[in-house]
Amino acid sequence: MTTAVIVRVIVVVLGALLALGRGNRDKPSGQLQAPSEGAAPRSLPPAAGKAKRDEGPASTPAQQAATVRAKPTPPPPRPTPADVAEPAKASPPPPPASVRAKKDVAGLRKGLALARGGFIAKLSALFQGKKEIDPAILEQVEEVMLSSDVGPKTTKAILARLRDSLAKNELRDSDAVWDALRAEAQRILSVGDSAKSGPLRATAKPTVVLMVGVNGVGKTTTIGKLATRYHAAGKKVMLGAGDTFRGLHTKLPLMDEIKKVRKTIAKALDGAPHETLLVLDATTGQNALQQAIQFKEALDLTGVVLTKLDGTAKGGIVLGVCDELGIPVRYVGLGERAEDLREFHADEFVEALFGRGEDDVVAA
Ligand SMILES: Nc1nc2c(ncn2[C@@H]2O[C@H](COP(=O)(O)OP(=O)(O)OP(=O)(O)O)[C@@H](O)[C@H]2O)c(=O)[nH]1
Ligand SMILES: [Mg+2]
Repeated sequence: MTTAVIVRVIVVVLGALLALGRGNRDKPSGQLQAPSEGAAPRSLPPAAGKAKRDEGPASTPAQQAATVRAKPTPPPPRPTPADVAEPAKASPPPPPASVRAKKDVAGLRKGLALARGGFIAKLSALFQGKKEIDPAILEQVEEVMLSSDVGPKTTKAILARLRDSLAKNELRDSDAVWDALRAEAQRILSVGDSAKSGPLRATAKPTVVLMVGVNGVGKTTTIGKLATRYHAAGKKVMLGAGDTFRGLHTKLPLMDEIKKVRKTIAKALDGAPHETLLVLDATTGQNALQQAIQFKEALDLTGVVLTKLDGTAKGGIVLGVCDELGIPVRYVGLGERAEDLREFHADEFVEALFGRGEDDVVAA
């Protein structure tokens, strides 16, 4: 991250209707933007979104915290036809993994079409017509991984295990290598304990989610998508204003500001923020990884949202981020519509990426 980079922070408060619905009417509850801010994301081409400039002078975290109490809540947005047709209700329990995987893999595969046509097609092309697997193929696998943003450290670790298996005669044919690659991906993407992976649970009332990331990565869009989702599930969603911090002479003050924001939130509510999500733009490859490392040093991150995965033919960054950070990806962004934010489940993601599908393409 260069010093010119802007780091932005947005606080999302999710509360059950019961806990916050009345409070919202009876008492001022904060400097809140209308929940619809970003709830209907603008429609843009599937290519990587542009980085935008900040919209105004940054307030200090202390000022921001003060406004959280001082300003009255703006009126709620008008209900959309969808709201009227489907009244607020509690979120249904998630379906079992087997059902879920079958249901969602096709959609996920479509969203990952570029990565499947790039990274995955290149990998699979290496094994076409090959009966025997030799160390030279593994070198080519290494090259594909490096050029697909998996990152040097993760690539090296994966290759070391593959070479080991090859030496033990465990990789007799291309199917065996493919299975081994899938297994590696599954292992890496299943990082973190299962209670803290997958979608936000929002069990605390209210649940405070701190969203952080550099400029243009897709924070507002993601927040809009999450707000839409939780609103539809009967939650009252409040969006706290985000602060913008510009780089100073060094990177340290920038991250210090973020730490202050977190501290201020923790002072205001015990246990908050309950989740701290780092938003990363998948199209920025290794830069995203570098950002992630710096944010992880400053904050107790509980997850990553990897946006714009629909806009990259590489896509290996998802492996690099999980492996190097040890933090689970919680959501992926596969487009700009509300429904394009997908919960991340390692099994389904691996199947969508590595599974054979009708749309299989071979790299040119
Ligand atoms: N294709 C695609 N575009 C996305 C995705 N997520 C966000 N975008 C686009 O990326 C651009 C930047 O998104 P924003 O949500 O404004 O990013 P931000 O992090 O809030 O930006 P700043 O507030 O300026 O720091 C917009 O054009 C979004 O529509 C995604 O998953 N896929
Ligand atoms: Mg924004």
